[in-house]
Amino acid sequence: MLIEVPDSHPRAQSLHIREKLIDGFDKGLVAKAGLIAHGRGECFGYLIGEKTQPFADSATEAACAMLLLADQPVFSINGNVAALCPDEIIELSKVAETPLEINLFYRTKERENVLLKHMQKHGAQKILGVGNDETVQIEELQSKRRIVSKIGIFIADVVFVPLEDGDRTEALVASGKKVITVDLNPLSRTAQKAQITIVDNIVRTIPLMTEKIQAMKNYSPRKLQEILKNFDNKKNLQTALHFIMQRLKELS
Ligand code: PTJ
Repeated sequence: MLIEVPDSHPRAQSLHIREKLIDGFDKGLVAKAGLIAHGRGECFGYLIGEKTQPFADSATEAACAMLLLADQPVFSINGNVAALCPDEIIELSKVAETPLEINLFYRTKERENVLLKHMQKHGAQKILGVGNDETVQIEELQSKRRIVSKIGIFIADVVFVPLEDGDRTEALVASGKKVITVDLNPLSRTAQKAQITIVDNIVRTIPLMTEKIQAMKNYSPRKLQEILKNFDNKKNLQTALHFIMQRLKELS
């Protein structure tokens, strides 16, 4: 059951987000480990000042350029993403004309169904990876994340995998796909291995991506390629770490 968080509470926003995760766990959307992942994320959220910093903004712009240039992009959703921002990711999927695929680390039939119903309740027309959608297996992966949609992740050239564990990112990159992630932890394996890492909270990133995609839709392919060419993920992650270091220095 959700607790009432008064808007006047100094940490109201953070508590609202936490409640969504707890509620998602109670409903069977979020895995136990998803609660732990959230705690880790919150900690890094503090370190970046709990707002979108310029390094996240530029990574988001590069991510949108990559998506707009892609032939077969797909958005992968796990339990945390579905609990935190279902409406926002559905809106982004419409604006970016990119399908949504449910892909779970802790995959059970029960969770697949709960997630599918949850997304449909929030207005998703089509969800890949679960239900009647045909799935195949990615050889390189041991975990249940290897089960992917035949017309989604399997054939995608660009895969958006927010709040991800490292194994799949490495496997997707090794299979020649481009990976975009959102991770508050710039040191995570996923953050380090993805081609584009947005170091920010997903609740801020998704609406920003929708806004940017709308604004960038009319850009020429050349302009989009230019944005991508000027983006260096390694450098951007260093900028994020440098920002955290400076902030801690100033605060201490
Ligand atoms: O729903 P499932 O079964 O697919 O499982 C999902 C989890 C999240 C449990 C699974 O993917 C997992 O174990 O992930 P990790 O390895 O815990 O990594 C999740 C990453 O997301 C961590 O690096 C966190 O710092 C980060 N993170 C957590 N909450 C947020 C976040 N990043 C951005 N925004 C958040 N709100």
